[in-house]
Amino acid sequence: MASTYDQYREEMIGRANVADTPELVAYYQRLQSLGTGALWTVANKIEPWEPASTSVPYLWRYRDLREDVLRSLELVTPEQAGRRVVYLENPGRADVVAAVGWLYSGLQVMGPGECASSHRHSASALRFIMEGSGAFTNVDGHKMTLGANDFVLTPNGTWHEHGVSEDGTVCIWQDGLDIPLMNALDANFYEVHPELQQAISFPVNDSLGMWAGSALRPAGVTWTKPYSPLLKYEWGPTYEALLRYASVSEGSPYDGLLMEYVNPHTGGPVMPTIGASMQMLRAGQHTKAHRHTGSFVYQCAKGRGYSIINGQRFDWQERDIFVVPSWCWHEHVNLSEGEDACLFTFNDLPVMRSLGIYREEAFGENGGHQPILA
Ligand code: GTQ
Repeated sequence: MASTYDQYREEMIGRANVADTPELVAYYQRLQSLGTGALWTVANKIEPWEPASTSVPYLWRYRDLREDVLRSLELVTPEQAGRRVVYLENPGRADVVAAVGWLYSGLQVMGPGECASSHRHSASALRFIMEGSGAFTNVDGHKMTLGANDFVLTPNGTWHEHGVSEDGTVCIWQDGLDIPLMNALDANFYEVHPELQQAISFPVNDSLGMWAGSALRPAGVTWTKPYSPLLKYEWGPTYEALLRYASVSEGSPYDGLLMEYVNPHTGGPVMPTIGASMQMLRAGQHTKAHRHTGSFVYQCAKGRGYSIINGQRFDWQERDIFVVPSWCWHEHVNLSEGEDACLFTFNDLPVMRSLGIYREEAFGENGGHQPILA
């Protein structure tokens, strides 16, 4: 059925359908020597019927990675490495060092008393804390303390450095950045701060004091930067917000109870190119499948379960990271015994939305569930 339809579509008027002849092959060689090509030889590839991501659905189990991430503590110092990070490489995106689409992800590890040097770049960055205590980051002089499942911004152009206090423990967090996107756009700059560590110019955690007041905002304070003035979103209030949401709403059949982290000044995404959300799946919930444009990196923040991505099952538990490439069918199942499960994501939805290329579609057959492929 599908193949007949595909064949029919390939034969539709307006699609390239030219057989090679000796004259044409010679002609293509001639064009190539001129730094040109015949559009009809590439048209079906460069203008697919729908997005055809080279990224593959993929899952990295934390328990498989943790020991090797910790091993880097003995092998290199933050000074030597600049960033002591093990990055996640999507098998289809090794050439651009992306975890999915144009998004980068890595696991950064720091020991007590260590601090990486201050720098800034065109790439927008975020951290999602995986384990350990005493981690901190300083973003343009705003120092923040970081705990497990806290979500922190280091927006593009801000000076930032991260470390762990002397009385802390080894800390591991996920770094999420749009490095591949900045490189694709040929717009990536990187600068090292004139001093190794920047000054702490504001009270610690001041952005929360100012902007984390849920439906309240500081009177008479203006904010003109293109990213959120709130730089840290703590796990406690995030989870509480989800529980409150769950008490009054069914949420979405596709996403469960999904809440986006927002810029409290605008209500928009936290950074111009990267959005983030936390979603709660109720005990026993199995969402319906849908697909949309945009690339997604998930990290399980609570519970365990599995996701079916383009017919493939991926089992996850706390701290596992998995990716859903653009336009891939996906649905989630919570397997935590009598408990909710929570999935953090960061994604390029702000790019999709601001460029007007966001699209979504429900999986129509089989009651909204994908068949699992062998
Ligand atoms: O700390 O901003 O994992 O610049 C990769 C590149 C983290 C960072 C990474 C970076 C950073």
